Amino acid sequence: MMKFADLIDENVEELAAIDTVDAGKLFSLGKAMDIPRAAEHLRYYAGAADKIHGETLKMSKELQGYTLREPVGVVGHIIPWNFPTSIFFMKVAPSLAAGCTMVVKPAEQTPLSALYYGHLAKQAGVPDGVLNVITGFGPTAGAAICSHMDVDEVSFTGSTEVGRLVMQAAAMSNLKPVSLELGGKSPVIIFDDADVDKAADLALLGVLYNKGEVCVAGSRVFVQEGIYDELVKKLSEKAKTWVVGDPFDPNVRQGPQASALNINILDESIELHLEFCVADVSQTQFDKILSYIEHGKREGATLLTGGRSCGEKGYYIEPTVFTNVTDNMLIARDEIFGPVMSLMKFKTVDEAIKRANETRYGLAAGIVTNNLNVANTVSRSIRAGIIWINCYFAFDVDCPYGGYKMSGFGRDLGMEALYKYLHVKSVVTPIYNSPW
Ligand code: TXE
Repeated sequence: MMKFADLIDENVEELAAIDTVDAGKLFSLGKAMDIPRAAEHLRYYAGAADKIHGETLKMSKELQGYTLREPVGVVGHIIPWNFPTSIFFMKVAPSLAAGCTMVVKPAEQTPLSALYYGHLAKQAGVPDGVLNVITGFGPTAGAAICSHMDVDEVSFTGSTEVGRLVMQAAAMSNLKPVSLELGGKSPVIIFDDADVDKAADLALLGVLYNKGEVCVAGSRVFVQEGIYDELVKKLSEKAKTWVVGDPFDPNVRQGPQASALNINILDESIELHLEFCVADVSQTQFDKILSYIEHGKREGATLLTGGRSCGEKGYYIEPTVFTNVTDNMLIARDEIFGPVMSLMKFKTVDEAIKRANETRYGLAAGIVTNNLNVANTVSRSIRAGIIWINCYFAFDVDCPYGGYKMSGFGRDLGMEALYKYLHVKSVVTPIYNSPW
């Protein structure tokens, strides 16, 4: 695993470029974050691999026992297209350390880096048959993994709709355990005492990072009434400075909605290499996002900024902020998975908690305040897997995350992820005069 990590470090630029052409991700961010963190994940779990312990059990006076943690066996990993590298390693690194073998299916839209990682794993000395990367579509290749009698566990990241199918297939085959990391509609709650300038930056980052194609995107922003008007003004100014365009350009902050084929808008030469990609997710995502924007306008929300596609070709969408959004509007309820923020005003802490929790999802939440009591109360009251106080997207390999409610269950990252791939076996033996 250490050697695998070293090989990733040696190929950072190439790997970042692959994810950029495949998923439209910013090259600079891939180079600084996604790819180096993949190596970090491998090293973290490599360090844990020889510290997998059971417990000694006290039991009754005639018996003693201990537990062993054993690999669950063959794991199926199903990966989405929004973070082809990060999610690959969130799943592969802990399951390798646990001693599992695995079949990994990247998303059909973004399979290239996964294939490259398969190649690097072989070079690093991972034995044949341990880390198997197969490409294919969801209803065929993905479904086959979920219903296979010899797959012992499935770890899935993707849509809530497909999460249901994964669980169904597992139940109807060998009752394999599944972990599901699904959609979200995460709230960011900004209180009156916040620094308005910083809060506006944080809120924009929360919804525009990776063009909003993030399961934990902070797409519902609740602002306390005392600073609401000032914050609206800041958001409107700052959103206009958020540069949309070529994901290879270091000045650009937002690339095209997922996929490679978009990039030919900016560099015709790249098109030649990408003709083989079947990447209809871009059109689907693009249409889905624009149709939510239209719906928001029809329902009476006010378009503060953005709201349109940019450029004549490709799937670029302006950073979009809606004000005067009410909780029941579709744009405040559904996961849009694009650069679209819904801004809402609130009066009291209790009201913010209640409204933030009024969603079928529960993946993440952000709180912006310097008031410790408010931060503590709200973080314990929001039903979500990760709470960020005065920050957002602060991921770390040591920090588990996953869903409450219809955002799924099971945790990626941290030691929780390692335990997900380990069974607990109890071993019992008599001490003396045992009736057993
Ligand atoms: O996801 P799918 P899609 C959300 C987001 C997005 C929407 C649709 O809102 O707009 O889902 O995206 C595999 N059995 N998220 O349709 O289909 C598929 O091949 C087994 C949030 O692309 O869930 C791919 O590898 N597997 C999410 C993976 O599931 C199946 C990230 C994800 O694709 C399958 C992605 C089946 N029957 C989308 N059908 C997040 N949590 O970050 C598909 N797949």
